[in-house]
Amino acid sequence: MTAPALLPLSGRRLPPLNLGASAFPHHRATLRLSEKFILLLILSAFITLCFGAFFFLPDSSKHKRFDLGLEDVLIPHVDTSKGDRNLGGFLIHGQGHDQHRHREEEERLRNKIRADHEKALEEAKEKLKKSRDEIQAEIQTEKNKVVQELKKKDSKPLPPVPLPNLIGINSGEPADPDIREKRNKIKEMMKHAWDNYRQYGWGHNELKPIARKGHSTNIFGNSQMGATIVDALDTLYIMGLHDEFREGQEWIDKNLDFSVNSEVSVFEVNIRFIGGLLAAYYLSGQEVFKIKAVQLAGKLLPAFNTPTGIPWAMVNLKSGVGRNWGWASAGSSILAEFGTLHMEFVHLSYLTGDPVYYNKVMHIRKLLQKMDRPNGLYPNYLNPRTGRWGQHHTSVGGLGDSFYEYLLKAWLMSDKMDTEARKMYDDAIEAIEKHLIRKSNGGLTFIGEWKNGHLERKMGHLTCFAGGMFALGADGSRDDKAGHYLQLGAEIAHTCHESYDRTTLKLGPEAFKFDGGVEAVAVRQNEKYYILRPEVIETYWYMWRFTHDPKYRQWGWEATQAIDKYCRVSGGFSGVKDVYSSSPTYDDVQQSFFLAETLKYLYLLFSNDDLLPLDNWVFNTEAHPLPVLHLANTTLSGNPAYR
Ligand code: DMJ
Repeated sequence: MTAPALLPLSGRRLPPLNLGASAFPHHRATLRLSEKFILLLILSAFITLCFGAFFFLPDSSKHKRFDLGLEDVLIPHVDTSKGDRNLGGFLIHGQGHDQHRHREEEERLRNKIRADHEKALEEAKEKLKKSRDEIQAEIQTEKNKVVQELKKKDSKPLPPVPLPNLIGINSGEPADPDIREKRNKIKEMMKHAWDNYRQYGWGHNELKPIARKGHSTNIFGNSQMGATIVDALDTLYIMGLHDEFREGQEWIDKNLDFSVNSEVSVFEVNIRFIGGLLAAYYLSGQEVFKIKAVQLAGKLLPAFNTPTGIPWAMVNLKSGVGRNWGWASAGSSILAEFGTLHMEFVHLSYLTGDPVYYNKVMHIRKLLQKMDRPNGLYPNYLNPRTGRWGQHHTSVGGLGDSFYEYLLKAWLMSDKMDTEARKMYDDAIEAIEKHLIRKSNGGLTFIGEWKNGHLERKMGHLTCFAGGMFALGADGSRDDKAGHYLQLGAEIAHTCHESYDRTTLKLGPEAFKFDGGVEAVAVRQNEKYYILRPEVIETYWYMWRFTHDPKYRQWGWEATQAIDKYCRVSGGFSGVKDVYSSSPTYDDVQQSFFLAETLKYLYLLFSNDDLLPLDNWVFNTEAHPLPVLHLANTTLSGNPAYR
């Protein structure tokens, strides 16, 4: 190892050799001998050189990573700038120093590994001394820490946007003591529904008021998303139930989590959760609701990944996989579902500055505009793979209803700038009037259903919302037919009131016929139930706002009393299975829309009009109020933020 040190390897040249015979012509033999000697000398020098090089090359094993499971440690690289790898330098000095350093480094590492192992061993021994519960509690604390960190990351404030005019968030307290008393009764009913849900169903989607436990249906998926809390928030706020509102807010802040492996209805989650959260945000100004609404909307977006952009009915919140209801005609999506996203999605784009939501719903609209419509009617079923209609069924009730509602409300919500939506609404309503609206022999105006080329003379409780819609759309109607549409709204309200009045319980059935001598009465047993639905009361409220005819308050009060008498149980409110029976049985479900809609519309019916005026607020189909967006001359599509 020392030999090369004696032989300088650079800076010294051997004398030039002329090995040819002509160089030493007289001493050929001697020369041959000396030649051999010189050759030997060169060879030995070369071997010595190679030996030296071999020993002094840096040890490549020292460049390997030491994967110790603690931290990756890299032996420092040889610094070539200092000439260590340069065989032209005097390596004996540099290499010796380097090796010394490496030895020290290895020693240090070995000590560290030993110390770490000993520490880990000690910790393990300590752990083993602890009880299972203590260990589990420690694990939980660690988990919570991680969740909190993730939450912090997720809850970044969204970019501020100018808030729309939020007019009319006031008590709406009526001066008339009788009306005040009625309103207080409705507030008390809300408290009864909420308190029982709070006690027996907290965090579950809905309440079983008789079994006194949580309840859910497939529309909410298989996880506890507190649907009743989210749906009820704005009603609590409007009624001044602020402690209850705060409880709900706290639950949402801490528990409402959308990263769950759960398949939910896109439509229901949109109208109840996104609508509910947005309304709660606008009313209270609490950022948490806006943030949650945006998080949830992001989870719904994969539902739009279909060949046509018409969303699936259901989506798995975790995987983003979508599909349609098994019962829907030919794998179709449902008109009332994919056509009831517009209001919430426009608000999401408005609040986030992200056009993605707006683009999704405008794409649906454009696609629908291009399609042929049988008799000018929109069928209830549309296949999201082919872009073709399924069965030619048309309804202003279930499967179709809120699509028409959202055309009108898109126009209202845009401060009447979205004239395209208004035109689509006017065209659709004209076709509906022509083909679906009839008068019964007894003079009741009803809206039937179009099924395979003929009119079914049956009207659903759901269809009763249309009375309010006609009244709301009267102003601004084509050919100045405002009076006509207000009248149509009044006639539908009257028919629906009749459907209540002709029952034993004074509560309306799910569907009623106008056929074979029967008028506004349910015939089939499975259409006689009342599940706390709001549509009839919703129409009373709109009619009240537009006419101030006291009969609407009277009808609303009749319904309030009937609900309190027949649906109230000690554990909340329940639907009833037969409104024609004097001893009804309960379905044991307190629907979330009872708190979101039925009680809210009743409360508003007995409040002053300056509480949430209709010039400034548009109620989504789940009765969640969203403010009109006064975008002046810039429609969303014209706004640079939305291009
Ligand atoms: C509500 O969830 C909504 O109003 C929806 O549009 C249809 N009907 C239910 C309540 O009946």
